[in-house]
Amino acid sequence: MDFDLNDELLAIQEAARKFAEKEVAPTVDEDDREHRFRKDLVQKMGELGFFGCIIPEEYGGTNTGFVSLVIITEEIGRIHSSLRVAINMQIGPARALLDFASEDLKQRYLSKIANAELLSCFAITEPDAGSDVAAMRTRATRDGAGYVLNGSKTWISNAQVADVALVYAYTDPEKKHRGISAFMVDLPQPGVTAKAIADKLGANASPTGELFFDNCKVPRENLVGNEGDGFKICMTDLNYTRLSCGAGAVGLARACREASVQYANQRVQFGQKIGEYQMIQDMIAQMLVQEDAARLLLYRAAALKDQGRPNNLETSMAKYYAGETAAFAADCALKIYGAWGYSKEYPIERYFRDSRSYQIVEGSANIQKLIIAQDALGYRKANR
Ligand code: GRA
Repeated sequence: MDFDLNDELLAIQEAARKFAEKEVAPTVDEDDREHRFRKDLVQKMGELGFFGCIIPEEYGGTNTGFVSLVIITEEIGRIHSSLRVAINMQIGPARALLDFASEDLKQRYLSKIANAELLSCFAITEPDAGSDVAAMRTRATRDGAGYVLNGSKTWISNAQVADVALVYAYTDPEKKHRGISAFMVDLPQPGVTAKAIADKLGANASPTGELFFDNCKVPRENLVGNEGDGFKICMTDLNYTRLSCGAGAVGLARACREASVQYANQRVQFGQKIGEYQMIQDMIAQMLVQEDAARLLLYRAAALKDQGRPNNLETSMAKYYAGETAAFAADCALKIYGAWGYSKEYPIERYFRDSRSYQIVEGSANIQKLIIAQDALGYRKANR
């Protein structure tokens, strides 16, 4: 099933698989049921270098590359989809710092985020600005030696547990998207309130919340890049987190396929294993092909990133297809398991609930299709 992975990547895959199976799997059902965020597991992932794989060694990373990021995230997503969100919460801010921040900001935050000494998050989305990032209203106004933030963010993963947030806000609304800036904001601090989003369909063990900024002071040095760089930073960063998100989706699709194969070989109806029925075989075949195709799309996008070649189009294709693949696989698994899949005795209902997030987060399926189709039609270049 693997595609020409070298010894280093195979060793990373083995380490991630072992971690997921030994340390995450034993409590996954309980963690999900109790909506329990496992900070200890996130910290262990940090120690194992899972977040540092796309960060150079001088900033505390391992620099094993984007293909390794895909491999690690797939293994985590296969065992607990909620936990793969933690990968994006660390790599997103870490890469934004690496690509755009001053040396001072890098020194202060980068290695601590890469090894999860600090839990981080990024805050783009607002009540009226989801797909339309430039519609955000949060403002950062200059004030003496720094800025004052006012506004609110919603659907922010890690909002209530993060030690630091990468926050996007308008410094100059007149300039439209070119007036957005990015800031590193320490949490908690006066002027910021974090509130959990009470309940959601899935990803139960991944905290999601709102952030309210009420005259929150941010020092000038915490501006990432220059004023007005925010939209570019945001889009560049989403191009990393979309890859890892897609890898989590493939991990979940694989879990669905593995569970389905096992059950189809064990469940007997009308005197034979249900796997012997062609209608079940139809689903197994499609699950397998889609999973492989999605993984290959992810590997291609990751390899392009490792080579420093343009890859926005390829990343959107991979993220879109991986999200559809997870949803399809969970759908099939539920059909194959029937009533048992609908019960809480098997993980299928969790897979089903978690699978839906992949068509929504990190740029919805429709946003990815818009990027892909507008490139094909010549309306807007995806790779620039
Ligand atoms: O002309 P210019 O110099 O001003 O630049 C334009 C363009 O070149 C400008 O932005 C630049 N740009 C980029 N730069 C670098 C655009 N895309 C990129 C890029 N990939 N890299 C404006 O561009 P535009 O295309 O005219 O902007 P637009 O039409 O306003 O928006 C584009 C688009 C719809 C694609 C964008 O808004 C978008 O991606 N929306 C989706 C938002 C999203 O993905 N949100 C994710 C929220 S975070 C999340 O889900 C976390 C979940 C956690 C988890 O589970 O992992």
